[in-house]
Amino acid sequence: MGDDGDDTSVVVETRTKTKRPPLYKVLLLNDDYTPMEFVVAVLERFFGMNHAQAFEIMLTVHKKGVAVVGVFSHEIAETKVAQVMDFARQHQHPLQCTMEKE
Ligand code: TYC
Repeated sequence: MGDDGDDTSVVVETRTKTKRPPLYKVLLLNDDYTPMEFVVAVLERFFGMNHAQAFEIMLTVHKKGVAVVGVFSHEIAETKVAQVMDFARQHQHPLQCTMEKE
């Protein structure tokens, strides 16, 4: 950029792409052996649901075979799955919990 009035400078705009972190659905699976009350307790304890919400989601899993119980970042989803699986194992229930990319 001189001072001769002949301004031919190029303005390069940079756009920073901020990618949102991918989200993961945490899924609860039905089985024939885990007691309904245990599943309700899991949903209250690890997913912050009140009793009515927890009961409703438990029934959805019971009837449909699977339901999304929450959507989280990879790390949080992994933690929730591990917590549910550990808790179920401790109580010797076959309850299964998994995650999948949204
Ligand atoms: N099907 C179980 C029963 O009849 C209840 C159940 C619900 C189990 C949801 C697992 O994710 C589940 N005792």
